[in-house]
Amino acid sequence: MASLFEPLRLKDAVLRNRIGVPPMCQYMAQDGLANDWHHAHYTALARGGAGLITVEATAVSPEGRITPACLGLWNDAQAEPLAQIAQSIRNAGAAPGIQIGHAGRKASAHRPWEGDDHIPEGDATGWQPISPSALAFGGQLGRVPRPMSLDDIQRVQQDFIAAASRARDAGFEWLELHFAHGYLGQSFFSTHSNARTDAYGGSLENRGRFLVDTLRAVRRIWPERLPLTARFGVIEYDGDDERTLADSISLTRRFKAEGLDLLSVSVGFSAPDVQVPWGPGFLGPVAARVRRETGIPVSSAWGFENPAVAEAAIAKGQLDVALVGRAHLANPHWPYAAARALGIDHAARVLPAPYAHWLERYQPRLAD
Ligand code: FNR
Ligand code: 531
Repeated sequence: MASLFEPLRLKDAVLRNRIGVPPMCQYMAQDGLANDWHHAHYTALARGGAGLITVEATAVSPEGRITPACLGLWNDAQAEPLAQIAQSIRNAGAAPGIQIGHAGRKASAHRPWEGDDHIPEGDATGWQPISPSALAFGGQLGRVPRPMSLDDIQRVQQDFIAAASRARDAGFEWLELHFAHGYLGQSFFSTHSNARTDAYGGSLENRGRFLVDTLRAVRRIWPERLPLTARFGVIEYDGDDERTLADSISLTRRFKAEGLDLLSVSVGFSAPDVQVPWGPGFLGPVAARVRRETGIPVSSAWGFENPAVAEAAIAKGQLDVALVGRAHLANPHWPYAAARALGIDHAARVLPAPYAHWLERYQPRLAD
């Protein structure tokens, strides 16, 4: 079976290893524009040795941002700095990915370290969130969203197509649709957020319609030779897990039939009061079931900080790519530390040449 440090080929994308940096919002943009913060952040991560670097949730429209400080791809000016970042990731030997999404009813919020709550109605720095139904997420995201009209749905799907086209032209080689974590895509699928009685609500087919139609539309413009992926919350930990998983697996089969190349398995986060069984690699068995029952390649995150846990998930065939998030914020060179911890003799392979020479070959080594 595969190991964490074996390459992966998916369509024309080749990952030098099975380690991915998942999208992690930086909330450091103005007007959706990437700046030096993002360039330095993603370049450092790519130089750290991971096979795939996925740029954070990037909004397909201004109202699709989580916070006013989120990245966007709703205009051509925003594609410029992102093209530089994609090039810098590629120059460092990693595959450049980007996630595009719409925050739905979780939009118009303060940055996490400034409260993580909805910007109060009437505060001009915020805006009216939209969602399938007039159902608020709850807790600190209690603002009631405006239910989307059919025109809204059409417009947002066009926004996804336009953002995906900009990502393609900017040189990204791996696209991820954000269909997870209680944002717009997830909120059409979840009955916590979708009480519609039209063609977008009720039955599993109707609740999957927005996601499948958006995927189909993006597939048409995303190069066939490059991976088109989606991050999707397949489980909610809300007490109804068996049914949600069964529905998620059948929707994933439809995604696969529409040309999805890989599913990034995650949690729905559709309600504030769920009981997530946090723990190292806790989602691995769930990802393994999706992979086994649909045959689609999968990635997943959540608690792979310990290299042995990530290695086991790959070696056991639970995942094709292990996503290591926060541990990369602590150490962009996590792959190097992992290679040494796992006794992999090509630790130098995950180091850029200058670092490899001084860390792996130069004598005297003062400590080991
Ligand atoms: C995230 N996460 C996240 N997920 C996603 O799909 N799009 C995103 O933009 C973000 N943003 C984000 C920001 C920050 C600061 C954190 C910590 C997390 C979730 C992330 O990709 C990952 O799934 C989780 O962090 C779990 O993995 P780790 O951190 O346990 O390895
Ligand atoms: C979800 C998260 C929950 C608990 C621990 C870490 C991460 N993420 C979702 C992110 C935003 C930040 C919180 C996105 O999907 C944009």
